[in-house]
Amino acid sequence: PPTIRLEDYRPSSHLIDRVELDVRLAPHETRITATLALRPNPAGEPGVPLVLDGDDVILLALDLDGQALPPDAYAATPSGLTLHRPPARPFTLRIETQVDPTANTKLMGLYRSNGVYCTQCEADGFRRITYFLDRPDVLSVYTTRIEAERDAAPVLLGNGNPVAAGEAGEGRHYAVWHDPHPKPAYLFALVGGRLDKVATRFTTMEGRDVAVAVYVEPGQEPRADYALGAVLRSMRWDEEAFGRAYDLDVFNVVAVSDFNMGAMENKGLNIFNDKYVLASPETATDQDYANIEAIIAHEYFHNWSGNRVTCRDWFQLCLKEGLTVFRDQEFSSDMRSRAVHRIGEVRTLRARQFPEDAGPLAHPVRPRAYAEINNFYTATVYEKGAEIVRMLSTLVGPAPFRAGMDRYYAQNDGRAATVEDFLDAFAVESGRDLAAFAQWYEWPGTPRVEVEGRYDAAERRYTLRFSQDLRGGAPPLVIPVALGLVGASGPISEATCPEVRDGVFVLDRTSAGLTFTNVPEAPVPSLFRGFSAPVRVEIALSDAERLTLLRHDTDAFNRWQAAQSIAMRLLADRGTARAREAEDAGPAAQAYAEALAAFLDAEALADPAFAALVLGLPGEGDVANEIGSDIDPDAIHRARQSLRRHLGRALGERLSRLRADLTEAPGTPFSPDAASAGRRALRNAALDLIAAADPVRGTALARAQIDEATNMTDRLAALGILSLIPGEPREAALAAFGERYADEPLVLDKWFAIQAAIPEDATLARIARLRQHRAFSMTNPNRVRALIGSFALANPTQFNRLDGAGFTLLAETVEALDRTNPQIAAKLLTNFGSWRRLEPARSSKAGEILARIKAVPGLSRDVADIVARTLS
Ligand code: HT7
Ligand code: ZN
Repeated sequence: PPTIRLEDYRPSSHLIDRVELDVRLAPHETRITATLALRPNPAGEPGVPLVLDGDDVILLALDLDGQALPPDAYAATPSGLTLHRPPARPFTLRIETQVDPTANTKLMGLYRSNGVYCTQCEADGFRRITYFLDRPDVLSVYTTRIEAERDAAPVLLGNGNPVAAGEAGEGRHYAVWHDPHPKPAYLFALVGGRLDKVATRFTTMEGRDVAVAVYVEPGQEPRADYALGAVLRSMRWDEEAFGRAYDLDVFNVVAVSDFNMGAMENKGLNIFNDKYVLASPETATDQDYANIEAIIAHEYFHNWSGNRVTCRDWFQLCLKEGLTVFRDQEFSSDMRSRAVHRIGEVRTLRARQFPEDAGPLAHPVRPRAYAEINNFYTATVYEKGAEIVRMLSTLVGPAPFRAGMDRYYAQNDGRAATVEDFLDAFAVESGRDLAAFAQWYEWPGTPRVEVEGRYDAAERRYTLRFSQDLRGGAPPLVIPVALGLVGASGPISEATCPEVRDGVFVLDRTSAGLTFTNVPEAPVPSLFRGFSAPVRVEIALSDAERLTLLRHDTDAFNRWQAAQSIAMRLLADRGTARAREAEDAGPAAQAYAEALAAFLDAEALADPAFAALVLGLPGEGDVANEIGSDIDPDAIHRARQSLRRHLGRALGERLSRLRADLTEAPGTPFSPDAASAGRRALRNAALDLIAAADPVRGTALARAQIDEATNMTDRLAALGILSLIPGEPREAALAAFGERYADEPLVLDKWFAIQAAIPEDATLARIARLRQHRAFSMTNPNRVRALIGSFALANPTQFNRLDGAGFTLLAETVEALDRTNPQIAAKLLTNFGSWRRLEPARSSKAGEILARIKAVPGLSRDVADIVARTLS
């Protein structure tokens, strides 16, 4: 496929100031009349043909300023419309197209989800509705008339504010929506269907009265209340934290069941995957509630970071996505526990982004080239993009950061901006030169920072030597290191170092040394507090030193990190093919268990959410990432099982007591708040270790919890724990769960996912059976992600089977899916991203299978791009 390059960016030849759309919805023959007010772009190349993008559209009619065009004046294909000699003045183009929403299985453009008409236009779906300059730097004011059969689609929603509605004859009706804010086509949306809503009003800080609603399939309204509340919390927070008010009279959220990603920030009409809207205690876990709140916020925050200020081109995707992830993280931290939330963010970053950055799909946060933009909605653009914004805020400090954000919005409102525009606002407000910092956007890979500490007792001096590696010719990056010193009984606050300001040292050279004076005892350095930069840190600390941090650091993130690092060492040392199970973790594991025991005794009940994180071992994927090469997933699995068992035995009594202490009194009403969720998390983390040590007791406890649970978090956690214990109780529990939730597709997704993750040879056959389940469907992305995605992501021993059968399962799914939904097929295929790091037998199997995929004729651009890069 042709490569699109950042350096080739040129302004559009034409602009489109106004768009009037008349959309007549029908299941197979939807007709769209687009009236476009065009003009030559003063910044564009003059006198060139007008080339409008198209994708799978049929042209029915075309006129220019009311005159039909002669056939030799234009060329139309399903993928584009060219006017050979457009006027050198403003003109109006009227284009009539036809599309088939029912046949649209790609879920891009206009499609039907469970009978509901909806759209998805980012990144390039608008061209599947009408011919257009489908690029984010062409901003237009839209008026949309939507017409449909009243019975099939009593609700008709568009961008902006509703301005008219009425009968259209023959059982049809219409609604007209006007959006006064110029926007790129990727933010266009419409919805038509049978939907019910929960609604309320919100008064902005500017005094605007906004009608807020969440639309769902009829009968689901009670499950939409939490999402509606999250909208209100987001609106208020963006005013308080960033001074951003909502700017329309209406804000609508619509939940649909067939959706390629999580949600979409269309102006005034956010469309959501129903998984991120619908919640009730019976069907949603605490994690679901947290995700809903975060994603509702994320899409809402895009109203400013993405919509009011949009991106000049898709290379700047991180400008809206990284910034908006940072904003939603800050929101969630304010709504919940900041430390607990930060640990969750970093776990996700390390599990998803670090491996991406270490493999063949690595790319800069601002890529320089792409073949298929839909393949660049990645952990790197989103999560590392957010880390860059976080580092920027650490570097310049809170007040200049807020001022920089205000300046960015003021200077770019209604414009399509670049990363340079963003950084410029902070450079002006902070007085800093951010040119070197900007390199974070340009270089792929996770930097490694090596640190060595030396204490001079006689001089009461402590020195730290930092060095960063330079990969592939990269210049030194600007790395904010939040740090402090910790002694045997607490933080050493009297120590000083001139290069450390407000607890932050900025490493901006290849290597640098710091000297702390007035250090009364040998300290343990607490480095990268709060994970102040997305780097790998290498420092030789003993377990005893790490335990000092766990006990005494003031930084909760580093306390957790200290425990994780000890566990990681235990797992990585034993998770190789050479290490045998007999080589039990031994005294080191025993010391770790004792430290955990002391920690739990002192703190578990004071902060159960944090305690649950400290108790949780690194996942098998984390251990594989740590080992880095010659990975043997079976050895890692054995090592982790063995440590779980060891901790379960060592902490057994205590864990049982904890469970009892954390049990809620009967009749306590369910609350999804962070404190309640934290108690459930710790109780379930305790059960996990108890079951690892004593499967018989674990089975009994898990069965009882499944039966007695009053919420999905506890029921599902117990089912997950039981799923790891082979036998009749597990099968009975799985069957009962499947029956109980037979009519709840989102709950069945959890059930698919648990079963796909069972680390046993028989799982492949189980998946084959589940594919035949009446609730499974290859056309619904949630179902595919639940069963096949979870298999690839959460079942390392089976996905990476020596016989290659796991790889084959994924490859066959990708191949089949590519014919209907290439975007989802390509995403699934990214699960091969770490294939070269597997031990040779598995790695060569994966290579063979990838080569087979590459040879399949007629691959989509999406899959062809991923397979080519994965093999490169
Ligand atoms: N901006 C959106 C990204 C997106 C998307 C969403 C749904 C379906 C296909 C999509 N392609 C790109 C979602 C977001 O990050 O907010
Ligand atoms: Zn986003």
